[in-house]
Amino acid sequence: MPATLTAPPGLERLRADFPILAEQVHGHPVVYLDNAASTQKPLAVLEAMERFYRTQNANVHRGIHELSNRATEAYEQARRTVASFFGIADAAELIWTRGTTEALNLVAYTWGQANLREGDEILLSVLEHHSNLVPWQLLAQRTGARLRFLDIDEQGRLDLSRLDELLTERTRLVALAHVSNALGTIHPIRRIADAVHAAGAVLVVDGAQSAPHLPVRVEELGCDFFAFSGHKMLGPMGIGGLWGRRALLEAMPPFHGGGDMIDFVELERSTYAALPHKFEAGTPYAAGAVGLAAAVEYLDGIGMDAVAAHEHELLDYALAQLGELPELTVYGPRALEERSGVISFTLADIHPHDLATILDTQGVAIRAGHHCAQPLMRRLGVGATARASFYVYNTHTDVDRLVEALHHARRVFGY
Ligand code: C6P
Repeated sequence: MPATLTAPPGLERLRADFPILAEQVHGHPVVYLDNAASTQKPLAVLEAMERFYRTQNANVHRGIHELSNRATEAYEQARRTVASFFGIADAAELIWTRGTTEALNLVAYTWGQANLREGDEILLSVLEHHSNLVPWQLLAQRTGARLRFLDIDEQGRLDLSRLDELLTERTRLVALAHVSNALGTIHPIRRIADAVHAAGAVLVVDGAQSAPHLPVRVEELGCDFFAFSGHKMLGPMGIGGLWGRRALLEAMPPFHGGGDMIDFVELERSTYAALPHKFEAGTPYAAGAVGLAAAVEYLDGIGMDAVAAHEHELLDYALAQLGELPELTVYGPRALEERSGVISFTLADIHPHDLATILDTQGVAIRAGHHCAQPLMRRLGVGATARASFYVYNTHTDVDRLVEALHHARRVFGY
């Protein structure tokens, strides 16, 4: 188990669990501040996946032989571990997907297709990631449903003053990010859930940016579906999940058809397997599930409260340092408790892509662009922003290196 983050020796020991952090980039020790895009993997995850392939590998749920039994047990144990991390009492309510995108599409293609009719309404917000926008656009096009949008205020917070007005008797589904990937805003999902349910609608939460950074107990959050990605929370790419309430999942038609999701197949029709297998057609990414279970065990070893506190501390420090740069504009809420460890910014009229390229020459990895949130960029009146995002292994030195690299960029551009 990793040491606590609160004392510096703990953080140094923790960093030693991440081999990639010892890499040099353009002659500098790497400073990885692109965690909202994807996170690095600790040895515990790499070793769990290697152990799976070395000692347990076979197809799951199919064989009668020992290796298949081991693989199936590892795969289903991983489901129980990840379910418990999110406070999910019934692990069969946790469906493995490739990530958040596939989880949201699953809901749109199954629950959405079965429940939406022409004239029904889907409520989203203007700051959603494309993954929580395009699947609903496609659903609206297929069904004739109408999309409506919550706006944001000048600090990038959801404007909930119009929530009651936008929730009408026609609203069937509300889909919102728990935390904005572009601004870091944390949304008051619990409060929104009560209003959504009072209106008789279903609440889908895009948890891609909250699951890795905040303690999340899905049932306490009050949503009906919760989507997340393993690679953003120390796990491998290609595995993630969808939690849904059993009654909703049971009533939904399957998503993909194929092996493992059936009960009885005739030439013209089939019956389907029980949860969660009804939604898991084909050979799954079992090693990925095992890796993700190792990732959440690692996070549990730190404690999600400690993870969130560490990121807040870095955020506080970074915002103070960045505030010293005269031409720098930070987007998102001013109050620290309303944001997670994401800082979107622009520096004078330097294009964010140029900024990120110059920072890369200094070994500092950030993301620049529209962050798959083009409507939000338009709403903010910018084409793109630069974005630094933190995780458990980042340090004050990383923030100092970011600030030094930004000073370097200013000099390059003659400021
Ligand atoms: N955001 C970012 O740099 P996938 O690609 O399926 O793992 O996650 C999609 C997704 C959905 N919702 C939110 C809020 C997200 O942040 C993301 C992924 C990355 O911001 C890559 S675009």
